[in-house]
Amino acid sequence: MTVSTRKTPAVLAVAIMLGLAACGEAPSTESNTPVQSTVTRADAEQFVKDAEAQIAELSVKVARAEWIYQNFITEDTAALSADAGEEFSAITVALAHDAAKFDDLELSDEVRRKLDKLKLAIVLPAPLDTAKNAELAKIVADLGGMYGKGKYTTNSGQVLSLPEMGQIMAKSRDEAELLELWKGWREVSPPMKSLYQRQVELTNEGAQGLGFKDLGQMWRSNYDMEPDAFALELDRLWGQVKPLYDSLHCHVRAKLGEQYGENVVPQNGAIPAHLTGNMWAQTWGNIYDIVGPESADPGYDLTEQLAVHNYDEISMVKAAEGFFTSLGFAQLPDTFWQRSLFTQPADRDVVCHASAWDLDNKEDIRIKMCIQRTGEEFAVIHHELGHNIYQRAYMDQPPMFQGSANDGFHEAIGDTIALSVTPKYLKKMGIIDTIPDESADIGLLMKMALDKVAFIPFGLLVDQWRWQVFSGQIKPEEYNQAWWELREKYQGVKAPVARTEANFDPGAKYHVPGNTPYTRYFLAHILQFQFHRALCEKAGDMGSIHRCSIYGSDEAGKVMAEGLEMGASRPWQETLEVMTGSREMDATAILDYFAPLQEWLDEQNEDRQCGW
Ligand code: X8Z
Ligand code: ZN
Repeated sequence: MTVSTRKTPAVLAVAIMLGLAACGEAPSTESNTPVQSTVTRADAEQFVKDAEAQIAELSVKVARAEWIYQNFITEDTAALSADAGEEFSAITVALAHDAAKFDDLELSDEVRRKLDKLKLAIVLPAPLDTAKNAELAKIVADLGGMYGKGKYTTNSGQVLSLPEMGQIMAKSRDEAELLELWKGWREVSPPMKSLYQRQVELTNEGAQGLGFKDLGQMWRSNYDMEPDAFALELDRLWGQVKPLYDSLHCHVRAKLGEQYGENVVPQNGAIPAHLTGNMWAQTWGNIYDIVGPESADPGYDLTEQLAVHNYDEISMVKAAEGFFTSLGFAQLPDTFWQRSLFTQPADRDVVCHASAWDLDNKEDIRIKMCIQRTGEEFAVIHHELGHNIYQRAYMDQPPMFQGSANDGFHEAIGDTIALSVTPKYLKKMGIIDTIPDESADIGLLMKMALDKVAFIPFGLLVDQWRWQVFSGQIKPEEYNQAWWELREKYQGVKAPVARTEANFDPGAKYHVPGNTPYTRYFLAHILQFQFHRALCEKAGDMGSIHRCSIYGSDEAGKVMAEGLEMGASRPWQETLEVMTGSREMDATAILDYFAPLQEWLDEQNEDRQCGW
């Protein structure tokens, strides 16, 4: 099993565990195990063994069908993907139900954990009903296809794909153009709304059949702690970061006000969502030119430097691979290079959203991306390879433990490496000529904060919305309004034009129609700084943590490998301890990293009225 970023097949999900794609999900099963009145520990062990074998085999089939669908979106491949997902779902859900017969038995930690995983790895549980399972599988495939095929025809008649729109949003400073694309992309999602609503009904029924209150509670139950305690843990972590976010928001809003006028960006309210250089206002690094400190220019632009040194899509991936091998990880297999998708094909619809796959739960690892030659995408490449390296590291675990410690770990590994892509490292690689002086650090920290700190409330709110949708607290007639209330509450971001319930703006974000839980990215943004701080110590890089690079460190590589190889075999707290020495997620590393920026922001914001 694997996790990666792959996306969802029709049902499932055992995602994390079952080796599909990172960001992915997994399958389900049908079982003929006879109902017995008394069961023994030996029965439980046999049951788990059979279930693992069945799921391992089936997950390969589902992954192949899904790979083909996402690389070649047509009616036929959608149907094949739905068929595979339907079978996988039926089987995994049946197994999860069957597992309940061992609920009252005293079992070894290992067998109990596998039985729990059998249930909790299902992302989208179908009801135990053949027709409903088939209906769900079709909805899942259709939603993914609608997003993947999405395009927008501009007022001037140009047909744009999402990556193309993303590039314009990153660079354009023309408010009217930004608004057109912002609204234009969101035309993809209104047709998803009724499907999504039905999917919520079906999967809630599935989750209830497995003993959960609703699907949100089921998702929250996969963190080796009580689901309510996990929700509180998220609030605690967000509370640690919020003062830094508020300072960043204050400064960015002021600068956007100078750029676009205070009538467009009122200085006492939320920031209009089309102005931050990203389609979803989830990362803001692309408006560094507007908000960066005038006195502390880092002196280089990674996108430009990659072009100067003739990096293309493949050499960007090779460079990222080189970082992992410098830590002691093996090179990627030849099949990775032969089978991955690196560039957007001109002649067919594909799902461009970056993902990492493990097709056979062994060595057949791949990424699927429509790489743009930018510094931002260079980081995404590291992100995706982190998934592949993790997948390969836990390959020898039993199938139910082929997953990450928790899903945030899977998302954090590549990002942790990308935090080491510092000027010191870039100089070593010959990508820049000189390491900027420390006086440029505020500029570098600002760029990083625009991507990392700005993301954190977004990372939190996507599932706050979904969890409330699953619990019924947000009703279908409030879907869009509730989405914007959460965007405003957490991010201080608002829609640039009035929205109604005819819109379905959550559907314009890949992970909603793609059914990839999103809390993992919030966790990853906390964890990656924790990992980075701990690995820098191991590597003996004793300077400021934002200047540290673990490139070439055997010690750091060993600790990382040890954590990754554990897979999902132990509660995540143990893996965290192996990797960082601590059993608690903790945002102080991110605060340490950005401490000089916090000080600078406080000075900038001194005479400003912050908040929204
Ligand atoms: O979806 C992703 C990865 C694939 S797992 C590219 N990310 C989230 C997003 O793009 O919304 C990475 C960070 C957040
Ligand atoms: Zn990912």
